[in-house]
Amino acid sequence: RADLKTYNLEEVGKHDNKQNGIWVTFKQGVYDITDFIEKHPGGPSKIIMAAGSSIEPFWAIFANHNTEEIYELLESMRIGNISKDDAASNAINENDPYSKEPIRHKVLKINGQKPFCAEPPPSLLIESFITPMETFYVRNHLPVPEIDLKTYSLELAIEEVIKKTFKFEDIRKYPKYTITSAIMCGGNRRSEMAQERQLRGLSWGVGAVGNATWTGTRLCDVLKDLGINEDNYNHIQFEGYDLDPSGTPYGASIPISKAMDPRADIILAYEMNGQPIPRDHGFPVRVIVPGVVGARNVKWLARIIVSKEESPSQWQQGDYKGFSPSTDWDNVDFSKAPAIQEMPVISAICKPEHAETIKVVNGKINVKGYAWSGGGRKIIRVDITNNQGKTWYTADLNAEDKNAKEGRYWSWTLWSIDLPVKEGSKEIEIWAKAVDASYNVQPESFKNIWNLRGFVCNAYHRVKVKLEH
Ligand code: MTE
Ligand code: MO
Repeated sequence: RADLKTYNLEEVGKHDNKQNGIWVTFKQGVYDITDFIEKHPGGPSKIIMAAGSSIEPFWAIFANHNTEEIYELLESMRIGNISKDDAASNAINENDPYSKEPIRHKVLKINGQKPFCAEPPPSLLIESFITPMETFYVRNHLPVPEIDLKTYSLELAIEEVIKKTFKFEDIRKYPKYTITSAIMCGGNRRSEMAQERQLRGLSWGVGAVGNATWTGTRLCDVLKDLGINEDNYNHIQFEGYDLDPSGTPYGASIPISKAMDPRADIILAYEMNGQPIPRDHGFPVRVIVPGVVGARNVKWLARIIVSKEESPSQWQQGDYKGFSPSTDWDNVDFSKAPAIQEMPVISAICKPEHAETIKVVNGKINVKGYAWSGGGRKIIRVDITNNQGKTWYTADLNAEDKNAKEGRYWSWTLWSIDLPVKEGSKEIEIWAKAVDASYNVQPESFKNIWNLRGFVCNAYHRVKVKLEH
């Protein structure tokens, strides 16, 4: 249509409130949905999350929207088109290393702007077993590198010697594998541990986790072609294309035994949920090390190094390690603790959220969340209480990876329960704890697992909610 105006995404982003009007994008279109919000059959709470951004990830979750009728309804609210060029050129300030960051979805709660760190709201997080890439948490330590597929290369080295240089196409020549795996940041749920005692680290809620499908080449296949003898080395190091101001890349490493094990399902992934990996998540290639702390899943992969040593990176040696609650910044010695690799069992209540008021129906309230354990350990049970553990109820595990093989449960498990509540009670505290296949259970409180950087925050999750009878 000739009367349609062209908008860049920055302008669209400003229309995320009632005063300015509420706009959303869908594919190339820009839509003004201000007057529609209150009439939305699904209620205003979810649709408002798309304000100033794309509705596509929401329609991926609430897929009942993908009908001709709804497309037509949306078209009736169209006010213009997105200009891709404008969006890119408008945002650029040459002196800012963060001037070329991708555009992010507005629903993400930002914990850090530069580097960009953000997580989705809990209630959205558990709406789907597969997390859409637009709403998947982002944890960057540095500016997002700009990478051209045509010139992209991946170096393979043994200690200091480069043995091979792969172009993107060389990586894709290997047999293609798809796995479904969660990634979780070592700092997920840190905000709760910080309430126990002050610590240093970004204030993550329960959303520094996501579950996606990852497609690519198996690391073990690439390493096999290098012809290395596993006994002569100890670690596989990874380096990203993201550089700190001194030119040092983000880096991490994993034990070589893990890296060479075909059952570890480690992937040099070039697709996320069947699409090319988006820039924030490591375009064009990232490592997925299932069951292992997020920090080892190196994005924008530039180099793989077979070595006797662990990665020299700060993020391997001087961070992402756990300590005793009595270790403080005066006596901490990072060289004394091993790097976090496989994660322990954890769970979180995502619905209702803390301080929410909910309606009691037939003496029950619906409670939902996720549970996950590292190392491929299956979640076998999630226990819920609302009376400090006097009575425990077992939640239904209603979404898990049905195809996973023994010891390779990389996905999270979504659970749900209609929890009986005491008649007339005005406020309750709900606790959740998960149990994994090795019968590991979450610790009861943060008191005795507190650590100065706030890692592996896996105590029982507790939320207080108000009840409406
Ligand atoms: N890889 C590179 N190159 N640079 C990074 O900053 N962050 C790591 C890891 N890989 C990071 C990286 C951390 S700490 C986490 S938790 C995950 O990526 C987050 O992955 P996501 O942003 O795709 O969710
Ligand atoms: Mo992380």
